Formats: sequence, structure tokens, C-alpha cells
Amino acid sequence: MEQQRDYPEATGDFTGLLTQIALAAKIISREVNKAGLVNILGFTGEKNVQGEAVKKLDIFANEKMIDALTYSGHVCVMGSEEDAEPIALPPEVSRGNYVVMFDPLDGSSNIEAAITIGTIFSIHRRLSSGADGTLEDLLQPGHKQVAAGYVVYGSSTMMVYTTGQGVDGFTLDPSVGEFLLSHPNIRTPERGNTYSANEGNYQYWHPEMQRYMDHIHEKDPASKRPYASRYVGSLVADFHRTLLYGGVFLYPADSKDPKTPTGKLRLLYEASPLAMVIQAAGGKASTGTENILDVQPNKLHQRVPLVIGSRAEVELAEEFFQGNR
Ligand code: AHM
Ligand code: MG
Repeated sequence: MEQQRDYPEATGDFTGLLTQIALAAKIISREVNKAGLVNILGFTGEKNVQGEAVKKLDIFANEKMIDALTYSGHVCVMGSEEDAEPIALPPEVSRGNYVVMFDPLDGSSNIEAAITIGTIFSIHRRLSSGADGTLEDLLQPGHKQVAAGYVVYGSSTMMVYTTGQGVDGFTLDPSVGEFLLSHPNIRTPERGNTYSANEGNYQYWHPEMQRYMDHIHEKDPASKRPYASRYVGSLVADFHRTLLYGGVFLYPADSKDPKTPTGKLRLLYEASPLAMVIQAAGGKASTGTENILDVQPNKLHQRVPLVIGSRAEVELAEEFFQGNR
């Protein structure tokens, strides 16, 4: 709301939209925090579009995001990691000009171990002219995002987002039920000697990634190598730590699953929004050869290799990926 005052032409729609996302996040946060207590955990027996087992809390989070956005009046179409197709609005609700994509509960394989998980969101303006948004509205490159962010359900619940001008973090104060500005203008360190990758995939990585990893493991005190390893296996948690402390997170292409040769993470629900956040905080996100924000999506559930974090660390990895080292 404070930033809205800087834009006299602002209608308040965007603020309204973020408020609805924050509302969904509060509801999801409440359920995540009592996940061990209620009978909401466990497999539903269904598979999501990625072919992975879906837990009940994923579905709950997905429904809350869809409901909060559907009735906001600010959205024309949505896309969710849990839904194969674009999510249209029911006929009776009013339409708005925003397009929202989200991963309602990322890292959900960690729920039963009480490990940090999160919700990621990406907001675009619609391109199409009809009342309802279309697939074309969802398939926009990351540099067209008007805002992006995530909510991390960890030892505290935090919402971090950017509209392109700086990154702010808000911590949920459970006693008042509001997100309070706790981390204004987050800047990611230029360098960081921490890396985050699933090294169990080493044999499946391409030689460039293997050589990069071997380099990171070498002893060279001048460049603070070997780097420290941190890997939660929950993207929001690994990203949030990297954003605040610096370092690099990598999920490269690998040959583990022939169905997903370009890596595991999804461009529209994961890589692109986090890329907007890191870039606004002074960091960088890359496929290894291309800025993530420049990748033109051609399908909703497209996957991309992701190298993200401190600018100097991403550029070091890029040198290897591009065969210059
Ligand atoms: P999900 O959306 O099904 O939860 O999968 C995405 C998660 C990310 O949170 C995490 O970075 C990655 O999968 C971990 O993958 P892996 O187990 O291959 O290391
Ligand atoms: Mg995910």
C-alpha cells in the first residue's frame, strides 16, 4: 500500500490481488503448522500432472490459492503446478487484468518430516483482449512479470515478493494474523561460498556440471573453496537461504529421467518467479546459457535447468556450462 502511493495511476487492483494471496498463505500456513496433528496428511491415491504422488495438503493449498484468486475480481486466468490445464474462472465472478501462476505447496515431499515448504507465485498482466484469459496469457516470458514472490512456511512464515523494484520480506505475526515488514529491501550478497544441489545426481549430470562441481570441491583458500554444501530438497527453503546468505542453487539438466531431460524444476511456477526475485535483489538466475527471465515458454509445465543465487556464483557456473572453463 505504501508503494501504491508512488503510482498515482494505480487502481488498487494489484494491492487487492496481493492481499488475496496473503490471505491464502495465512490459511495454508495454519494448516501446514498443524499438519502433524490432523488427519490431512497421506496420499490421496491420485497423481498430479507431473506424475508424482499428491499429498492432501497440496490439494488443500491449491484450492485455497484458486479460491482466494477466483473471488478477488482481479484475475482473468490462472495456472497451477497441480493442474494440467489453465484454470478458468466460473461464469458468475468478475474478471480482472491479472494472470497468476503458482506452485501451491512446493517441497511437499518433506511435509511429514516437518521440513520447510512454500508457495511460489508469479503475476503477469493479460495480453489477450477477451474477458477470459487464455493459454497465451500464461505463456509469457519471465521478464514480463509484474510481480513475483513466495511464502516460506518455516520456523516462521514469511512472504517475500518484488514488483521489480527491490525485494521486501514480511513475517507473519500469528498473534495479529498479519504479515509485518521485517526484511525491507533484501539484497543478496554478490558472492557466497555455499552451494546447493542434489549431488546424488552427479552421475546423471552433463560433463560441464560435473566439472563445475569438481571445481567447487577443490581446495583453494583464496577463493574460499571448497564451498560449503547445503541442500534441503525444498526449493523455497534452499532459495530463501541463498537469497539471504548468498551462494548458489543449482538444479541442472540431467539424464536421470528420459521424460525430463531439461531438469526437474518448472519454468512458470518455480524458476521464473524466483528469478525475478533474485534479480531484483541484485542476484542472477540462468539456465546456464540463458537468463531465465528471457526463456520463452511454449508449454504450461515446461521444465528448465536452474542456476540461481549470488551474481558472481551464477556467472562462475555459467563459464563452466558454456564451456569457457
Ligand atoms: P515438488 O514441486 O513436487 O515439491 O518438487 C519440487 C522440489 C523442489 O522443492 C526441490 O528443489 C526439488 O524438488 C528437489 O528435487 P530432488 O529430490 O530431485 O533433489
Ligand atoms: Mg514445486
